[in-house]
Amino acid sequence: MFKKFRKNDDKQMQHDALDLQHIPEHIAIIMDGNGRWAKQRKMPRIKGHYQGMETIKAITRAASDLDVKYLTLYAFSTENWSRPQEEINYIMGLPVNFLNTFLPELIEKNVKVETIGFMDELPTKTIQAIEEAKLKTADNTGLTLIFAINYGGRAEVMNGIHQVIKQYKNASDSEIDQLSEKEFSRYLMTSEFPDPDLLIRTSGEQRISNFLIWQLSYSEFIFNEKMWPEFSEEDLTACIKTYQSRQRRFGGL
Ligand code: V0D
Repeated sequence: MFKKFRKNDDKQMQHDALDLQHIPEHIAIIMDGNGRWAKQRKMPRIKGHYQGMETIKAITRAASDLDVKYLTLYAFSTENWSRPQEEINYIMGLPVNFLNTFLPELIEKNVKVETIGFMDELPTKTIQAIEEAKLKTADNTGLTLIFAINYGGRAEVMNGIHQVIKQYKNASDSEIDQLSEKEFSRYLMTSEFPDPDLLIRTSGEQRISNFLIWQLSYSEFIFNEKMWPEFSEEDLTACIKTYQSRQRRFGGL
């Protein structure tokens, strides 16, 4: 009889009402299944990426409407450079396309655009478009929309270690021993954001694939079968309901 609940959980077949008072503050998403979605439709992979970009708009609207405070999206990993060059070129044009079509709505909705990842390795035009969006939304106080681009969790932690070593080169043993988890987290790219409450990965894969390896230590993980281009506002609310039912069971212990 436990099994039945677990199964329903995984499919997000949650019949409880959404509790608007306990929306997760920070939702992180691995947007997987764009290439598979295109392949199933005998379309080029870039069509899947385009449709994935459109899904971001719908999910950003939904998250903003639900008063989610932080939404972090894994858009491009440090490992994705191994893809064919023309696919990479197309992907690097997506931020420009996205912001040309959606920045006015982000501004209207009081959304703040942020990024994590090694941005300096991106094409100049991509960097410029994103920097402009960050600048124009810097004072917004609603949803913070964080794109992880050229991001890898281990690379982020290694970079943090390198910064700490430089900072502590003349430190005493006792100063080094006092470096806490909280202090170390200030050297990560997420230093301004709380840890995610909920991680969603679409398309059925059940791995974290080098995403936010430090920050996801206490997060709830939900693996959804839908491919990212078909993930909807209803799927997001179903995931949040599942999250809330887990929190209730945990709280009831
Ligand atoms: C491709 C599916 C929007 C996953 C979504 C450069 C992979 C579509 C952006 C975007 C990507 C980034 C920054 C920004 C505004 C929009 C994006 C990338 C890939 C990697 F300020 N979609 N999108 N960035 N894809």
